[in-house]
Amino acid sequence: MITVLVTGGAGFIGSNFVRWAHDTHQDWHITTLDKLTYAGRLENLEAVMHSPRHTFVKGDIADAAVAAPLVQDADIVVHFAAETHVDRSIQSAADFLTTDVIGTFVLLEAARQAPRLRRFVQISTDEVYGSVPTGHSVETDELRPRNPYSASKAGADRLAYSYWATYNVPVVITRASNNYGPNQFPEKVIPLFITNAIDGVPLPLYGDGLNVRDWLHVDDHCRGIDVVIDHGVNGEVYNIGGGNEVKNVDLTHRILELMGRPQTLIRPVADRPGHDRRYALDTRKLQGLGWAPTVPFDAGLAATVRWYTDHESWWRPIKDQDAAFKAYYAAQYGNRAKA
Ligand code: NAD
Ligand code: TDX
Repeated sequence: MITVLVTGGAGFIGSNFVRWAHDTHQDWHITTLDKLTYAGRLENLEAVMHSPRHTFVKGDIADAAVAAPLVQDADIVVHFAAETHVDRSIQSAADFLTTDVIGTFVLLEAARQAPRLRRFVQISTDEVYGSVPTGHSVETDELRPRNPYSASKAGADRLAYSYWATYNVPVVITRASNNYGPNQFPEKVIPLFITNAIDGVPLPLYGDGLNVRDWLHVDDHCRGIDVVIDHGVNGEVYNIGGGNEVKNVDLTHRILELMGRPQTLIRPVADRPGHDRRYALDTRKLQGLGWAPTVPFDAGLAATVRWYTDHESWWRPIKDQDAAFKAYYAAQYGNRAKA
């Protein structure tokens, strides 16, 4: 058996990856290490919870007593665990530094003493390039992160690289664009807007709505990570982008159209401070390893709308009953509406 440690596997992308990898790789034993923050949901792992090829460990990646033995027992580490929401990093950045930077440092230190480790996949993000008004980011571009989340992720990205260059830890780094699909926490724009539309609640569109994101279906992301595990070169960075550049306002129109809800639900609100205008990735390097995105955006978005419509029991308790989420929502959106 190949022993695979997945950090942050109870979150959105991590749980999609764990479920996908569990079904795809019969010779993998997967251990999920997750602190179960507000974003980590055990129900995301229901499908694998009773499998003999999956073990769940509740713990903090920044706690070496828990994390180091798991890293040292692994053949492959896929490191997703992070604080991930830009707006929360603007409200308060401390957890982003503790988890995204120090947590990554703890895992990398452990990786120096991991006898069988052959891959340490650092899951970075397209946000580390900063705003890209024209063209597409290539892996060698300068990093210009502009918010506390992306700055923390850029720190972790380069720290991971340094452990390859300095200590020969077998690090590969992936930088994906905006993911969408099932099990995404309803603070992120697509699930927030779908669930607000279901409830007939306004969709808070930041600024002029002309910011552009490149949407990647989470299944295509999982396959991209898998290709990097198999064929990537240590010390290298791989962009993973969907090639679906969409303005936020157009995305919002499409969601409402798909749902048969009125466009009048759109509520322009005050912009996010330091709001990156556009991300766009050049993915030719990963395509050279045999990967290509397969999920057309319209079909993927329609399937995502259906998933949230069919899985109200997954998100309804978060939005309606979770006091912490309600407090976050009030702080984020309460005073935002423009006159
Ligand atoms: P998420 O917020 O849905 O999940 C994060 C998971 O990490 C949760 O299960 C949480 O409990 C866990 N976690 C947080 N702090 C932890 C800690 N200290 N110790 C152990 N577990 C901890 O995030 P996501 O959207 O699935 O993102 C996963 C990774 O992918 C992150 O590294 C993120 O930066 C990166 N990424 C995300 C996107 C995107 O569009 N969502 C795009 C590119 C890269
Ligand atoms: O209420 C909103 N209104 C709005 O207009 C929210 C939550 C977002 N937006 C806009 C801001 C962005 O331009 O939608 C776009 C997407 O926002 P988010 O879903 O918050 O994602 P983003 O900030 O682009 O970051 C995401 O992609 C890169 C993930 O959250 C990161 O973890 C990942 O690294």
